[in-house]
Amino acid sequence: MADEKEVARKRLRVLRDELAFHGHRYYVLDQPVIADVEYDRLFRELLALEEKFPELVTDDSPSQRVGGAPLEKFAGVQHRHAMLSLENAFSDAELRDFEDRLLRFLKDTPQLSYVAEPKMDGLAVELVYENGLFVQGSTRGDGRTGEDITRNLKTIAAIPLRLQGESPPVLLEVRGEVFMGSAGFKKMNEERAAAGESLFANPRNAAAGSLRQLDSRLTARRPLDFYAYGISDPAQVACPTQHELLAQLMDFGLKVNPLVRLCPKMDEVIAHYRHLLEIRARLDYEIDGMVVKVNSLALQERLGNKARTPRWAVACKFPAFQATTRLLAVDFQVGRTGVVTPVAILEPVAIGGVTVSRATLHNEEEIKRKDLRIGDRVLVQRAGDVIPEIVQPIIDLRTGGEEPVAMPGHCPSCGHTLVREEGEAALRCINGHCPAQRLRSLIHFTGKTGMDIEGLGKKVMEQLFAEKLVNDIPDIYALRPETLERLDGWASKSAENAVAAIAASQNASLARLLSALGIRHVGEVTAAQLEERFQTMENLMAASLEELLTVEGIGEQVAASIRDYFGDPAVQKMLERLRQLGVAPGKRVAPLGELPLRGAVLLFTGSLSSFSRDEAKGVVKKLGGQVSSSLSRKVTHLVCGDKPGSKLQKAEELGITIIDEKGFQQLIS
Ligand code: I6G
Repeated sequence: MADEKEVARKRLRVLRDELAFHGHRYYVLDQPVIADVEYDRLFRELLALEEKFPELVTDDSPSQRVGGAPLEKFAGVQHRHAMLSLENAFSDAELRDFEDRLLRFLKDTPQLSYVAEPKMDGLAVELVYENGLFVQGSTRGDGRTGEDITRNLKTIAAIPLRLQGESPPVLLEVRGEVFMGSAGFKKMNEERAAAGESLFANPRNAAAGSLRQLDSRLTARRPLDFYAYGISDPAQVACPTQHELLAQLMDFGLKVNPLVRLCPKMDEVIAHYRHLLEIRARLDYEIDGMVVKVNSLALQERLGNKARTPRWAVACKFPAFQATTRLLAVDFQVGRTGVVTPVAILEPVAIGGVTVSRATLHNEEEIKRKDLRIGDRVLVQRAGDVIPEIVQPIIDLRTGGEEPVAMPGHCPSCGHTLVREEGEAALRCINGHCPAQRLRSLIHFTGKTGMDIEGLGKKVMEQLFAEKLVNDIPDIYALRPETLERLDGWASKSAENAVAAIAASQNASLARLLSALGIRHVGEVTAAQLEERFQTMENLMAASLEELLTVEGIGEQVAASIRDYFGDPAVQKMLERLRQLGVAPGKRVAPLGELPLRGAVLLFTGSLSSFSRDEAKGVVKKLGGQVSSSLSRKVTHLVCGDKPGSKLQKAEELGITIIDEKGFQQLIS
C-alpha cells in the first residue's frame, strides 16, 4: 500500500502539472494544445486517485476548482496595502489636466509615458500568492478590509492555483478584476429565465452575485473570468515599469487584458481612449472606461497616494449605456407577419449620447416576467446598435399608483381579433388585409433583406402608403417619376433615381425576390436553397409538398408555409401582375419537365478537349441530366474523350449509346 501511495503521489504531481499547463493554454492564452476529451481524461484520472488517497489532495489541485460545501458567512481579510479607488476624468481636457498635475508635482520630469488599458466593468479582487501558491483571495471591501472569497476565486479557471516559473516571489499580492463575459451572461440569464429565477441586470451584478455565493459549488457553475492589472506593492517583484510588471504577471500565468497599450505620450493615450470607445460594443465583455497609469514604477512611488486614490493613475469614464427613466405607456406595433409587439414609450432620456424614448418589450411574457407597470421608474439600457430595452423596474421607487399593462384583444391597426398560436409567446393579427401588416411587408420588400431598392427606405414607403400610391408590391413597379416628383420632399432627380433603382431590381435573383416577398419561415438562406433547386418562380409555384421536402434544410413547417403561400389566389394574382410589370428574377430556364437531358444518365471516360470534367458535369446537370461515376445499366450515354480506357468495351457489351465529344456538344446544344 505504501508503494502504491508513493506511485500515486508521483502520478498526481505529474497530473497537476499537466492539467495546470493545459488549463493555462485553454483559459488564459486561449490556445489549447490538446483536445477537451484528453483534458477530461487526465482530470478524471486525477479525481480517481485523489478519491483513493484523500490525504494527497493539495491546495493547488485542479480538483479544488469545483467548489466546496456552503459557508455560514465570509471571514474578514485585512489588506496589507489598502485597495484604493481611482479618480475619474470625463474628457480629453481632464486627461491633459491630469498630466499637468503630474508634471507640476514631479517638477524635474519633462516627459511622461503611460500604460492605458480598458477598465473592466467587474469586481476588484486581491489574490495572495505565497511562494507561488494561491493562499487567499478577497474582495476590495472598504479598501482596508475585504471578504475572504478564496474558495470562490479558486473555481475561476483563469486564476492560477500556482504561479508558473522556477522562482516565484515569497509574497505576491495580485490586484485585478473578476468579470463575466457578455455571451456567458446572456446564456446564464436565459437559463435563469427558463427556470423561473430572477434575472441579473448586467454582467457586473452577475459577477458580484456569483462571487458572493456562500456555496462555492454555485460559483463554479458561473462563467467568470479574470484580468490582472497590478500588484499591491512594486517591491514584490523587480520591475522598472508598469508595462514590464504586466508582462511579468503574464509570465506567472496570470491573464492580462490584450488591449493594454504602452503610450509614449498623452496623445497616444487619447487615441487609445477613442479606439476603445469605438470597439466597445464589439467586445465580448463590458468596459466602463479606460485606466491610465504612469509607466515608471519609480515615478509612481514618488507621486504616491492621496487619501483614497493614487496620484499616478486615473480612470477615463465612458458615457453610460444605462439610465433610469419613466415608463409612460405601452404601444402595440403590428409586424409584417401579424405579430403584435409591445413597445415601451419612455420619458426621453440620454444614454451614451443618444436620446431614447422607446424600448422593445418583446412580448407579454417579458412584461409579466419583469413585472412592468405603467408609471414605473425603469432601468433602460442601450448597447451598440441594438434596440434599447428595459432591464427592470425600480420596485423600491413605486408609489402604488402604477398600472398593470393591459394586452389588446384586437389589432390596433385593423381591429381584427388577435390570436395566440399554440406554443408561441406572440399575439398575432391573422387578417391578411391588415393595413399595418401590409405597410410592414412593403417596407421589408424594398429594404436591405428584401430587394434593397435605394431611395425606398422606411420613411419613403410610409409616405407612399399614406398617399395611397403603393398599396401592394406590384404598385412599386408602376411608379412613375412624374408621380413621385409631386410629393413632399421629392425633386425630379430623386424621383428619377428612385424609379431607376426600382427598374434595376426587376432582374434581381429569384432568391432575393423570395426573401423580399416575406413568405413565413423563408429567410435569405432558405430562399437561396429554393432558387438552387427550382431556378424559376414557375417551377417553385408548381412544386408539390413532396418536392419541397427534398430540398435540404426544408422541413414540414417550411414546406407547408411555401405551399400555403403560393396556393393563395391573391398571391398568384399579385405575382402575375409583378410578371406583367417586368419583374423577371434571374435568367429563365425551361421548367424541369422540359429540360432536354431529363432522364439521361451520362458517364464520361477519357479527357475532353473543350471542357474540364467539372464543366461537362455542370452542363449535364443544368440541362436536367445526371452524371454517373461508374458503369451500370442505368447509364444511357457513354461520352468518350481521348484515351477512353476499359469502360468503352464494357459499354459496348451493355448496348449503351456511345458518343464522342462532338456528339456530346450536339446533345447539349
Ligand atoms: O479599480 C481599478 C480598475 C482597474 C483600479 C485599477 C485598474 O487598473 C487597470 N488600478 C488601480 C491602481 C486602482 N484601481 C486603484
